[in-house]
Amino acid sequence: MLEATLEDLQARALERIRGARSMEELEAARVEALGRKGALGHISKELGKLPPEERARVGRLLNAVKQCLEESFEARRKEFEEEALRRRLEAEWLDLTLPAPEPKRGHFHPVTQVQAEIEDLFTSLGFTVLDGPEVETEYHNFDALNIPPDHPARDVQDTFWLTDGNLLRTHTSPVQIRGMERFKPPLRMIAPGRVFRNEEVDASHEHTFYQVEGMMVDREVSVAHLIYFMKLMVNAIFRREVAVRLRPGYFPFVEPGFELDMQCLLCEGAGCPACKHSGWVEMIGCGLVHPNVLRMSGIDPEEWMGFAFGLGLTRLVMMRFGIDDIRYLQSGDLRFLHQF
Ligand code: FA5
Repeated sequence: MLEATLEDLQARALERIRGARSMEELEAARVEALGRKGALGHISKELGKLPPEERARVGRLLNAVKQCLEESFEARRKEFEEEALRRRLEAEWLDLTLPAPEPKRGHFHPVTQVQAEIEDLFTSLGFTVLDGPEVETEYHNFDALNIPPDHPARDVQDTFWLTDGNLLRTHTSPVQIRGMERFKPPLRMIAPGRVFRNEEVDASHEHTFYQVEGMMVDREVSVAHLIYFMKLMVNAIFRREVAVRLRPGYFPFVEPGFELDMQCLLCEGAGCPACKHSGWVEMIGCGLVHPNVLRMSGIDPEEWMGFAFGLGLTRLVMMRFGIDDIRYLQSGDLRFLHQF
């Protein structure tokens, strides 16, 4: 009688083990069959009431059923665990051969980028790159450039004067003087740098901006050399032929003097705020070095001659990257700078 009950119990428990759809269902079936108050426990209590030889037989069967069920539960539990592990591995799968995401890198300011290109070009043409102080003497910024104290040209470049009589350089031209003081001719130099003017700020004028000075002193230097280098530079920066025009321009330190304008690339010459609606952007002041300037720096103008130019680097950068307001460049706004 008990044997039949045991066999029946085993069959039903095995059925439930096979049919369990979750660990919880399996555990419920285990408690029901093997738990302290479960069916097998109940039967083992009945065992005591049986005659000895029957008790031994049913006892063996009970142990066999118990062992069979425990093994089956364990096997099914392992299946569930393996299945859970397989699912997790699938969900968390990583392709270790994929390239890592690029780290966010900084980059040079657009003015620095174009400055580096100009330096590369001119050093390849035998020019030396020179540096000069931003706080200058009156002598280097004006006097040595043939601009005496009462000369009206001083008013053209509104100057930030310092209390000690020095000034913030208004252009990079004083580095020409320092170059001539330091090196004997023949010489070829460029001097990129920051300059300062106490003037009204608008879309094309800043109080602090960048220029590149250039100078070549040799025995035979003509306006043709000057134009050659200017065009070479502009075409190299824009990687194409760009329309330029040369107008007479007055600078006390050159004779003859010119202003080189470039067609505004933002509006292709049609007129916009960046070119003050003229279609042209004033880009470079230039000319042949005035004999007084050579003489003041100890170079004999009977023996040597030269050209010099001062390029508005910040304006060139605007044309190169299509920036229609100069004020963005020193705004420190990273949303703007990240674009270049
Ligand atoms: C000069 O500064 C002369 N030293 C250039 C020179 C050098 C002439 C050697 C002859 C020989 P100018 O003031 O024109 O010249 O300035 C030169 C260039 O700087 C201009 O063509 C323009 O492109 C740029 N520039 C002038 N003022 C500003 C400003 N406020 N903001 C931005 N760019 C400016």
